[in-house]
Amino acid sequence: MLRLFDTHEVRSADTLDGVWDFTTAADRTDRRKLPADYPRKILVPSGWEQIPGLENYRGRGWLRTTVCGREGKALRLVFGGVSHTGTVYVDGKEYGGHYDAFTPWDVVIPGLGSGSHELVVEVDNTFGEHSGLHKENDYYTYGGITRPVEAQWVPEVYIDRVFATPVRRGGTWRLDVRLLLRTWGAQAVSRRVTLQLDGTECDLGECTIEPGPATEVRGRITDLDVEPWSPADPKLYFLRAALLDGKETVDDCIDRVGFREIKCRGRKILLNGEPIRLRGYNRHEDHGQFGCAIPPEAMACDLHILRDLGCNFVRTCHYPNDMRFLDLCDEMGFAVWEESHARQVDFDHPRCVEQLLVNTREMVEWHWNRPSILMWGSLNECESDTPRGRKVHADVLGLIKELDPHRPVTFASNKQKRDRCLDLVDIVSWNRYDAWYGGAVDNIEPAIKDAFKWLASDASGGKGKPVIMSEFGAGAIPGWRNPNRQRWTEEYQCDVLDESLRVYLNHKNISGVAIWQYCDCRITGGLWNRRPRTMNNKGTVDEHRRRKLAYDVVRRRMHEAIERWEKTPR
Ligand code: ADA
Repeated sequence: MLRLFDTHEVRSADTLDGVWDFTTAADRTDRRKLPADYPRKILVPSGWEQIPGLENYRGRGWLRTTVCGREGKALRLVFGGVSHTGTVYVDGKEYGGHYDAFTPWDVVIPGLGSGSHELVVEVDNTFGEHSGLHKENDYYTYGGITRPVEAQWVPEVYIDRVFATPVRRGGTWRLDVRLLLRTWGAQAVSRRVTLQLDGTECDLGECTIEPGPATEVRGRITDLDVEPWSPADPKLYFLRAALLDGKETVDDCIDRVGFREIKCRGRKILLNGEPIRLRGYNRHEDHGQFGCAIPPEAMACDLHILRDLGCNFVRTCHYPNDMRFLDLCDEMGFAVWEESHARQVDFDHPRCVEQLLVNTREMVEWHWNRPSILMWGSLNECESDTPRGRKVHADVLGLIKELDPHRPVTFASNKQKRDRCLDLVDIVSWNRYDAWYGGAVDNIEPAIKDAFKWLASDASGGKGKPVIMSEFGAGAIPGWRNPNRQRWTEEYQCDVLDESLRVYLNHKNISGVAIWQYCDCRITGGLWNRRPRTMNNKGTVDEHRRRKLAYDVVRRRMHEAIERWEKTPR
């Protein structure tokens, strides 16, 4: 399933997850558009790297299954994520595709007669001129249909999207709702639209849906007697939108909302009017057993571990996450910094900026309703220190603010005093490795004092804004323990994280910390080969979630901070 709950009662929907036929370009001897035969099997969702012999396969693959058509309905295929480019063929005809592994996408196929149809998804995880975001990097681009797939059978007029925005006014809540309705028919059609939330009904009346671009319908559910959402008390409510033809409900769409307001005021981040301080990690979607296709039970284990460590915050470095992980963050009460897919990307790449703008829009539109997402990010350690780079930052961050004025925006910068884009963000976020890439543990405190001194200058662009330490840490080879406490020992990682957390968690102008990183993760070969194990080894747990010595150091520091912040007047 794409989500952790049913998103339709009336609309027919079914998962296509399971064992599919599979073949790779390396297997094929024919020159046809689609393979003549499929000698392998593959699990969906999964990465093909789990298959012996394909551990390092970077190329094209074809995955095949069958799907039924239903008279009078269009087949809507929804993909949680295909890594990194997918193209859809039904009965040999191409119906669409998508670039980027980390955002959902859909294809709607009207007029598919009843009975069984062949569905083939061509997958490509190669790098090059066609791929500006997926490239050699300090995380791995897997190959396959790596997130769930769902088949839905939609009537001629259907609900494409539901955007729900909670608004807090004078102690009461209302919910502003924007629906996008579509028809795959050739005629304009009228339907009645209703909303339901926690027993409150709202009838938006009749509306006419025209062929072509989506028809937008807005509504507002007011004076709601609801409990607010917060990490401490993550109250959720189901919102159900329905389309009626006369008295019959012909389509519906169910999502979940949480009533919370997030604002920045001075150096504070306010959740429902109260300052919040964020304690957490950067978490790659990567696992020693599952690659990037982490099942929800393993996602939940990660959040239980983060909770044990005293965390309330996750940064989805460096891409939009699986919808089921975000559902768990909604349910278990984690604040999320979600960012669009850009880690040190090259603005000279012919497709990069265009692909990043698309990925950013998709992130905001698909994940809009998540109460756990408190801020949007993008452009991790990109070119924020040049005039050209500033234009890209202004375009990407401007797009986010245009799409969603209700959440603060940020980007994680490593440019320090060379940064020219801090005026473009609501929250200043710093990636600093003062005791890893140069410097020593006793450098951490003086370095951050100097950074804040610069930030307080008008020239910085970030004066008076909240600050998050978005990355800091040190590498530790799992099991490499030595009383000499040298680099790469678990002891040295303890020293760096202990001092970093002592300084950052006690700094009055630091609103949040995100340790780099939660778990060790696989990286691509090439220029990153210099890293031991061809892994990023800065996890507090390894890729199988086995604890390093730093686990107990972080846990103690985080729980001390909870204790102290609980007692500190707001
Ligand atoms: C950067 C980058 C991370 C990771 C980290 C490291 O800050 O944002 O993705 O590569 O460095 O481990 O060096």
